[in-house]
Amino acid sequence: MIEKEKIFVTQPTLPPLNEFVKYLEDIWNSKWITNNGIYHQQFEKKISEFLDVNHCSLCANGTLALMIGLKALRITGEVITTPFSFVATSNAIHWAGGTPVFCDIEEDTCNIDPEKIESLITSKTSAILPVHVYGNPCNVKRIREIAEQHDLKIIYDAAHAFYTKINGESILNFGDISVLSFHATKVFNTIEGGAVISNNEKIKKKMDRLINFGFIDNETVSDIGLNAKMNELQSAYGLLQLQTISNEISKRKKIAEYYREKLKKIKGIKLLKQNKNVETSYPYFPIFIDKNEFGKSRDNLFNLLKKHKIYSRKYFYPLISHLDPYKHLKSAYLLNLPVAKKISEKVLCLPIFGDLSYMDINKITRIIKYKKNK
Ligand code: T4K
Repeated sequence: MIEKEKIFVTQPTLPPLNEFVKYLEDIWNSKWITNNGIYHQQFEKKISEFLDVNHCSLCANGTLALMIGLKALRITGEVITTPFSFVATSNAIHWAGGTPVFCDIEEDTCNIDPEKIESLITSKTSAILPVHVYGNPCNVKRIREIAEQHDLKIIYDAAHAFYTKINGESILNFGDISVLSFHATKVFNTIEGGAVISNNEKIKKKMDRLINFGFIDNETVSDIGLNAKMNELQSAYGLLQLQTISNEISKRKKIAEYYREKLKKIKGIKLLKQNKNVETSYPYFPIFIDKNEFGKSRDNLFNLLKKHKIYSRKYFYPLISHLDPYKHLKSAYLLNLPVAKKISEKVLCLPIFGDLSYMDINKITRIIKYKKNK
């Protein structure tokens, strides 16, 4: 049992149990529990409409979705990516047969710095794999220009970017492929789950085959695929989640605004810049701590909050490039990644989820403001 008074960085939204039971009864009666069942088909259609995208292929999780996307585009060799992400981003590149090449990030957005991409391109580079960190859009225009100039594919890791829009347009429509995660800790969850989004019907069909072992039909296998299918229980759960997601996003928006108001005058605490043309689903609430101005380091504040049973998270510290499996790579050399290093040492993600109470936010911001142990 999780103790009630603990405040975690996030808390999943679950569909109403009685509603879910109705779907379960139906699934139990039909005895069709996976392999492109009726709820899978319905959920895939409904989520495509909700996200305003052309083609969506549901997956078992975001990591497999990334691998499927990379395989569908036949990405091998070097893939330019960010070290400031969850380790799954680079793991997927490796599992798909590529090698991550780490590029530094921009201070304002925490996303890959397009101006540092070109110097990393070699004859072995086949793709760019940026991440819309915290749901904040990458500089998609500049990245597209670079990719076109050097004939590279673009796969966006959009695990945080559910419902991110620029000037009203879904961020998922940029690049060759975008990948979502529906993990329990994400704004929209199907317990585990994910999806690959594309604008190209041929690629969508290929990804559907790759998700299902490579089968075209019962007797024909076209590609060496995986088993990355989403099952009927998760698809039904996802259909129910779609009914409440807008409410969850608007609650998070208000919480983020409240946090901003409470934290805006604290010396040494910086917040992520907001862009008027951008809408997000407020997946994380990062703050950036300047040790000298604030008078305490990020780690001190992390521990202080922990003492009060508030479990913030250092997303993303350490950098992927600093983790054992990657630190031997030439591009992992920290002097090449000064901004990513600096940000990873300053960042702390505060709790944010729809049901977080304003009393709890007051408690969190009071601790930050007065830095008291008790
Ligand atoms: N790309 C990016 C940029 C990603 O951020 C991720 C995943 C991926 C790709 C891969 O997508 P998936 O293959 O996961 O679909 C979490 C998640 O496991 C991970 O999905 C996520 N990114 C990452 C940023 O965060 P942890 O190790 O921090 O999770 P954990 O278990 O510590 O959970 C955090 C807090 O959430 C807990 O302290 C309490 C709360 N929680 C968690 C779970 C699982 C609950 O209240 N209930 C729950 O069921 O990685």
